[in-house]
Amino acid sequence: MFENRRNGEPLGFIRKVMKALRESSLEVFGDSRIVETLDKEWRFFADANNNGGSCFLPEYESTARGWLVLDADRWWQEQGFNGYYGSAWYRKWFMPPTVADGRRLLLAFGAVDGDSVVYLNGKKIGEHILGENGLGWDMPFNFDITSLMLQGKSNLIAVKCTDTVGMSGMFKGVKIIESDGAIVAESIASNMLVNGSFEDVDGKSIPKGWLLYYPGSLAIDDSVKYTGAKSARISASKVDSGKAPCFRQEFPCVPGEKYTVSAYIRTENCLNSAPFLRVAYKSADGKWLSAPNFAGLPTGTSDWKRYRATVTVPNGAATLLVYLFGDYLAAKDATDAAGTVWFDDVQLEKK
Ligand SMILES: [Ca+2]
Repeated sequence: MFENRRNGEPLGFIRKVMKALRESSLEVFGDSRIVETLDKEWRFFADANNNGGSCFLPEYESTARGWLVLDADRWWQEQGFNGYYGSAWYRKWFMPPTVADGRRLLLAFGAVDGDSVVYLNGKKIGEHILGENGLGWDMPFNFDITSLMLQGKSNLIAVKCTDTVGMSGMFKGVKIIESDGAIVAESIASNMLVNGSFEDVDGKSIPKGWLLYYPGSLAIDDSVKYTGAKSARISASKVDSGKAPCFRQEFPCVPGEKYTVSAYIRTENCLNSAPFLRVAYKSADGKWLSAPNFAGLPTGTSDWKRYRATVTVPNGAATLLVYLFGDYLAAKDATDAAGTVWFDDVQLEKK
């Protein structure tokens, strides 16, 4: 068995288990990306007596008394409204992004904890009502606003949220997503990964939120990217014997949960290897559990494309790990892999 425990990970074991398992297929998914982030600085009004009235209309003056500034990525209880239940209003202006022919723009909510009604420029465009026992409180949803936006001027989003128990309000951010027309089943807005786009980097080129293994083979690339200005780059060469450079993030998980993982991937001269997008699992006592390999990842030289798979957490798992490997796990042996792979807009979402 090939041993590599420098970071406490028995890679030989994973490799053996993975070879033995049937591969799980990875689909190439339609192209969608965040074009605007509206997580911060909404005007907020706790409407205890239902006096909000016409505040969804653009002409309403939301700097009036009682309106404060709150964020849409934290519950209102965490922003000075602990103990408040009932209805509340959020308002935010934005300039419409330009949209190419045939593309769609989606107004995407990471999640709203409470029944919500959504207005654009004073017109109701939809609602998201929770089911029994609050079902849906943590689910993403979105609306196609392509033909509803006013071009060349500021547009107003207003959301009325009503909640009676627990935590309340918008708490996973709001994004505008450009898509190829398909309504995305999963929403970029509710990405669990920190810094999946690799834009947030410290002075030593360490991307915020990611754990690095064999940093010498890993880099943040300032010139190659799918969106923004940066991507994560991993290089492997045939002389890197016994090294599996990787970026990773980990999360607590519960058996039976389903997750979708996806990433934009680009490759150059990848030989005898597959640049790896992987999900792995550990038990509560730190043992590795088997996880299927993703089939369908690119080799050789290929341009940016989004790859996506849905996984189910196996019995006994307590930690889920998302890995970006400059992989040699799929290579014939540890010294066989070579090439460069870039990752951008990596996403993990609970289904
Ligand atoms: Ca990026």
